[in-house]
Amino acid sequence: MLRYVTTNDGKVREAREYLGDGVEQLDFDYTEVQADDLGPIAAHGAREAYRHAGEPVLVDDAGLFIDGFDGFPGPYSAFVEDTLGVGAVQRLAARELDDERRAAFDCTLAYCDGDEFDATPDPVDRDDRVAAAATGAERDEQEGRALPVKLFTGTVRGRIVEPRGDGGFGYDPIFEHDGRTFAEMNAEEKNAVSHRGRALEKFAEWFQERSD
Ligand code: ITT
Repeated sequence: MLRYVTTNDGKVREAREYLGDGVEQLDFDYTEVQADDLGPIAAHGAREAYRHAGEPVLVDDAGLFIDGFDGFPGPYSAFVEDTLGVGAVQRLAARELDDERRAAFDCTLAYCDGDEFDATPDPVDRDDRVAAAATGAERDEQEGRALPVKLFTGTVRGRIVEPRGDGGFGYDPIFEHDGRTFAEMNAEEKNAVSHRGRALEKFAEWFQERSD
């Protein structure tokens, strides 16, 4: 059984829509290391979640990167949603930015099942001891066994708009892609174009080939 590691029910709905019922949520709050990219955060989470669960795990780390704010909130999107709120992000973008209200939503999926496979090269420079320690890679090496992690990424471009729609979760009401906000799409429509849908597509293809 594949465990989709997240505390966010909205992510699980979309993953199930794509991968089917063979996916179970693992409500596990892994340590979010500090990093500018989603890759090291997801890789660390996958190693920690696999050690916790002892079963194949897929970690999903996502973020909203607003052009005019130099990519902010990016990896801090969850913290910003919990503190400022989605409405405040939209109002700030409307007040401060003109053409630069364009944004990207990124998703990184990290898979780990303890097996050796053609893992993504670790998304940190192993000569950087601090960064390597943060991802757990250094600890694995000290134990004589690096846990391989495979990463799958997806991205979608859009722009920040006044909230519209009742569907989805998180920043969906203020993220418009091709004339509709993500909150105006159902899970299937969102998956067809979204950051998560694109990452899930890559994962599903690889996972299928690997089980064949
Ligand atoms: P987990 O870490 O437990 O998976 P989370 O909600 O904290 O749950 P992230 O750190 O990946 O997950 O999410 C970053 C923020 O972006 C958070 O506020 C989410 O609600 C939001 N978010 C993630 N994916 C989203 C999506 O597809 N649409 C809208 N908002 C999304």
